Amino acid sequence: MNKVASAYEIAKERYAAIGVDTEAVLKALGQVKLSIHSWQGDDVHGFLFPNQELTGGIGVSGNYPGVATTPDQLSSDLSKALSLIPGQHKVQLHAIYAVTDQKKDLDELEPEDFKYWVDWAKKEGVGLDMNGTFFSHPMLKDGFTLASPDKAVRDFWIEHGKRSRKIANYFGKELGQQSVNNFWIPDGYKDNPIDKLTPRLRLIDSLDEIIKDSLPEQNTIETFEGKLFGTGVESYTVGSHEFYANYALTRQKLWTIDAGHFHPTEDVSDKFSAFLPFGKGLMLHVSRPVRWDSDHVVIMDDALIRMMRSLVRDDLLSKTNIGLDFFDATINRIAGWVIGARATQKAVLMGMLAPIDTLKAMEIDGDLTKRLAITEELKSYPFGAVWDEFCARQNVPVGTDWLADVDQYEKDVLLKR
Ligand code: RNT
Ligand code: ZN
Repeated sequence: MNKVASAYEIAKERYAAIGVDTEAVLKALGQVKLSIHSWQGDDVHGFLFPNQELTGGIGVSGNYPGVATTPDQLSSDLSKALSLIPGQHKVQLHAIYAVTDQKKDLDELEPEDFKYWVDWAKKEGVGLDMNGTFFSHPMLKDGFTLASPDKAVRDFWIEHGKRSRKIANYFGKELGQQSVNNFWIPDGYKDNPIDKLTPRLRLIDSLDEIIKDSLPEQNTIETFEGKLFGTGVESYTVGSHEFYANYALTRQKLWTIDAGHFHPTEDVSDKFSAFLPFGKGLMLHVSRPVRWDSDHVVIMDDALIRMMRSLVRDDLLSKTNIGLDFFDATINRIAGWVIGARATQKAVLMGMLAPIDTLKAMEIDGDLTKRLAITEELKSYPFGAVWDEFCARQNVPVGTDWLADVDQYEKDVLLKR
């Protein structure tokens, strides 16, 4: 027996002794899909207006070699990353990743402009999620899109929103998996506004107009992403968290929680169970805020562990789409994907490797001593052995072995660009 398998046999026994069935856990972890974001591969440039500066209060730093600048480069980089991430996943696109020979603006996009990605997704066996692109465009006027006081600006973005829904519907229909369509808009003010209500009322009207026509929910559903602030938009954001939570609830849509959009001391994981008793579902943008919404590559830190643990313990995985959202151009971009996705899956696994029913029973019985003792001991259980076994069974490299693969790809492909 090789070392991974023999370490796993021991780990399996250790977990079995506290009532955790690692075989069932490995199966369950294999069912958890992540929605891998395309934009880590090209620093959020896209193909429609690649020379447009990134606006809307977000930013990427770094200039690591090998950035993808064509659809074939980005899709091959994504395929490479997917081959190193265990399990079956989805990929999220942005409208700016349309692949078309014609000069098309955001209010002119059609499903066929994404045929390239659908063909690729079929080959890859992945689903596709969608994001309209409401930034890095001259129609972002004075910091406003859907909530703009200017009707022409609002109309442009409303049309874009409608088009993004048709594209998501096409993804769902072609790929047989629901395509989650995320809406994030940057609208807000650098300094304190007098009227905070009217922009929100305009945003409600614009969104209602976008979602007016119903589309089959098995193909697509919309989700709305709030924010506290962005750079240059420090004092007021129209689409705040509470705004979208209520919008999602009243329209039977999903709410996106981006882990980077909260104050560093807020506990994002506490928000899931506060929203889901009312809401239909959530989308996460698993990100890592370092002092602000910095979009650092996700690592297995306490915040991530708490988030994934909440989903597992409260049995909310089936109502939650786990999307990733980070962009770092200081490191190999494919490694960025692999590190962030594998860290997220490890955190899910850690959540699953616990005698959850037993712990819940202790809690109800008031045995808080044992609850604390067991959760502390679990932290040093051999979860790494189960993770390695998961990778081995899913036929992806175990441990740091994937790095050699990424190095080779960097030499053969990225550095030749
Ligand atoms: C920005 C939001 C948004 C973007 C991506 C590129 O604050 O997090 O999700 O990061 O759409
Ligand atoms: Zn996000």
